Amino acid sequence: SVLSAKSNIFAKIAAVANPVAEEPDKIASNISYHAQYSPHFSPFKFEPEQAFYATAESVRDRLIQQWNETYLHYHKSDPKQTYYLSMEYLQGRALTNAVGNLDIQDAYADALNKLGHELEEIVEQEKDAALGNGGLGRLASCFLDSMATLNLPAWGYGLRYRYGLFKQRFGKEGQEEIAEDWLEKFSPWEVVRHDIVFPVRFSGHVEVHPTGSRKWVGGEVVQALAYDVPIPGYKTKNTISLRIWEAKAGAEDFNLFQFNDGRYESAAQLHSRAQQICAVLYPGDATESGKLLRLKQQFFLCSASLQDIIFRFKERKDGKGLRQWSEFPTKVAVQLNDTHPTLAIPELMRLLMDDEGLGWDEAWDVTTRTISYTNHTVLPEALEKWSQTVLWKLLPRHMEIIEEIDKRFIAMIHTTQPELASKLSSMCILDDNPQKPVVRMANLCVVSSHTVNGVAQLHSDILKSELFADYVSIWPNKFQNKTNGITPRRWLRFCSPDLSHIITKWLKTDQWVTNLDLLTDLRQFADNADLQAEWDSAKMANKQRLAQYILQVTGISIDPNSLFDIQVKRIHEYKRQLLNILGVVYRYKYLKSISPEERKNTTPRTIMIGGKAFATYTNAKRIVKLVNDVGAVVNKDPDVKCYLKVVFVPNYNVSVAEKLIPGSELSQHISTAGMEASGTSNMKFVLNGCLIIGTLDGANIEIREEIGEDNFFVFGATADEVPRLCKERENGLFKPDPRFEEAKQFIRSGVFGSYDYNPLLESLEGNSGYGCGDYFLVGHDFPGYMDAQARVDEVYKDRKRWIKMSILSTAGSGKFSSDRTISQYGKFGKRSAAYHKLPPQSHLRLS
Ligand code: NBG
Repeated sequence: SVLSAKSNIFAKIAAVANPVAEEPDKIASNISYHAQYSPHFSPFKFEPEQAFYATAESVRDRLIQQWNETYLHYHKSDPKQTYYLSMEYLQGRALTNAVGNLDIQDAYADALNKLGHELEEIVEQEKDAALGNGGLGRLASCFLDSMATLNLPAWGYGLRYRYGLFKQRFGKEGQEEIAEDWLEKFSPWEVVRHDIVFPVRFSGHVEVHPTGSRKWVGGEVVQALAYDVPIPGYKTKNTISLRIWEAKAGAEDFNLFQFNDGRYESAAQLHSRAQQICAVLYPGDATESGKLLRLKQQFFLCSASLQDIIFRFKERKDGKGLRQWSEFPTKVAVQLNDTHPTLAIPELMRLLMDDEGLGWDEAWDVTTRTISYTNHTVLPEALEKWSQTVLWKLLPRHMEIIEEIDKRFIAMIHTTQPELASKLSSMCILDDNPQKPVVRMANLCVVSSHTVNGVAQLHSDILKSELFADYVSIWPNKFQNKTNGITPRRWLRFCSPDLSHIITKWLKTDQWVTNLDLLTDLRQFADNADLQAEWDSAKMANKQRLAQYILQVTGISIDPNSLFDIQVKRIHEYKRQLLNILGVVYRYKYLKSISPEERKNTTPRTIMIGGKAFATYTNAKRIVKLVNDVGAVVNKDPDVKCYLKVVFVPNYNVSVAEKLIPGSELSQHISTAGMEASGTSNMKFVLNGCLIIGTLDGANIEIREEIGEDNFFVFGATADEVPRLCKERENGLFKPDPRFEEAKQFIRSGVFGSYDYNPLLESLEGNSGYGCGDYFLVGHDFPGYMDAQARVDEVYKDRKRWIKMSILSTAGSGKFSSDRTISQYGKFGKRSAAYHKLPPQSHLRLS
């Protein structure tokens, strides 16, 4: 225990060896110290790369000190802890964020200057930690920042994937995926905890004891080893942990006899099996073995994390005698980030019953008061269903528990709500369809959690009225909305320092960084000519920086005086990048058809599209290829080159977003209504004074409410119109707009090369059927989209008006701070006992 007498030594060390003081000279010598005595490279090299690692280690010293103090504080005060379980974290780079949150940015910049380097250049050396896919993973990372900043005692739990989200390259056929080697050298931010190791079992069987108790034995056991990443709060000492697990086999699993016998592969078989678990984020799941591997990853995260949580609960009983298990939910809140960590439910039941000796009722009470679940999608293909057969093989004891939960749920319905009996076939957890029996993970979550939330108002309404409608009458208060948010530190304060300084100057305070609602005070200055001029020049400087970046990564030169129009997100048909590019194609054709004189009256645009397509998602890859092909033709065409540029921004990730968003003027959030649960990049763009063209979907609706209808270019079908429109379409009643037909025809004519785009375009045609019938209503929304784009072009011609709208966008985005989201999760918790109250720890504040 950290409280043993021997550990007092640490207090003494910390007191004398405060690693870095604020003075640049001392920092510079600390950086040099690390370059020399924590060597990772040959001696006497101090190029930007070496400087980055030495700087990061110097900053880490500082973090570790705060981190240990935070840990000790919570260990002593023993507050209720929040545990966020997520298969994904999109942390991105950490250096700018660390020196910014610690408020030592200037001192480090000066120190590096003394050593002949620029901080801005050094931060570019860092690789992104991309242990996630998109919005869901980035949300987890924003939440960590907010929890640390709000002085909450929280932990993130995840997996330490050897290779993160793939690197995107381009070949003849379009996107190619390359393993993303974020640990190629090493990550200076993670700390291995050799003392935190838990066994995780797979397969085996259930042993029944004469007493009737059951125990899971046999099978294969791998070790989960903890790596911790410090998460500093903004201007507070509170530094929490992201604990990511690595899978390891032990020395005893290495068969020395076989190895000496020349059977090298088989000797190391258990080691390589363990390594597979954390090898990659989202291994392909088209094959049975791929599915099994994903399930193993999920269970590995759940089991290791829960063993750790229980260990901490027991460790902190602090001489008060064995804590009652009924107190567990007053000390522990577990939030499931989507259904991926659902196995935490049967695993907690198992640990409580089989290891701790609780009876079913007591274990169930503890579990259901501990767990809550966030749903992030209503798209049917993303709702997880795991094969019962596979689960019985991999987790036999858990399947017994899941069966029992289901049985008791069904019995409860029969006794308390018999009117729901007819709905049970879709409400229950096990789908016993003899062809393919599955476990419905979302149903297991709903039945076992005390709270279920959606991530934007519309999405939460859809959960209540459709996906989980049948459960609402049983548990009317279980279903909540928590509109997503983003951290204003990374997404404004640090990525757009010029705009931040202007905001601080006009608000006469920098408190907005932790109280984003203060941005509304900018409204009163929206017409002020001085503010407008400053705003305009800050945006222009950001656009110029972005233009330079685009030139550097694509070789395409873009004009900072053109309208910068950006759509960046994972490529998915429901997100409708295809609508965007069809609009571009129509614009190109139109520009070609008018005279050079007429062209001068049009608004010059640079359209940037970026995002990764899942490796096996064929239509998504075709869309990526189409954008590239259109760009290749348009950008070379001398007739339009002053009026239109089309750029595919390669390898979109967090650090690319930090460059694009500050330089954006218009961004597209144009999903089919009802399909984008929330969206979070929409929030980042408006926060940076970017206007939105978008549908009434996800958080767009709330953003438009906050910034005002006049400042939002809206178009398209609404969520409640979609079912009727789909019906009409099926009945052959849809008449496409001629502009839509022209755009498709133009692509088919081969203007953009010889690649066969027919299969992609056919998905937009016909009335119904697999891969056609325009399921995402691109054709229906096309004319509305084109009209909205025409409004954009008109408004952009009036620079003053545009800048005013830009200021009002930033001014209206206060609601979308993840600090607000996290506080709301916390507030509801007081009622439901889900989250702790803020413990008295104001001393954690730095200032
Ligand atoms: C995504 C939604 C987004 C939402 C993020 C974060 C999944 C399963 N869902 O709309 O598509 O913003 O979650 O909540 O990744």
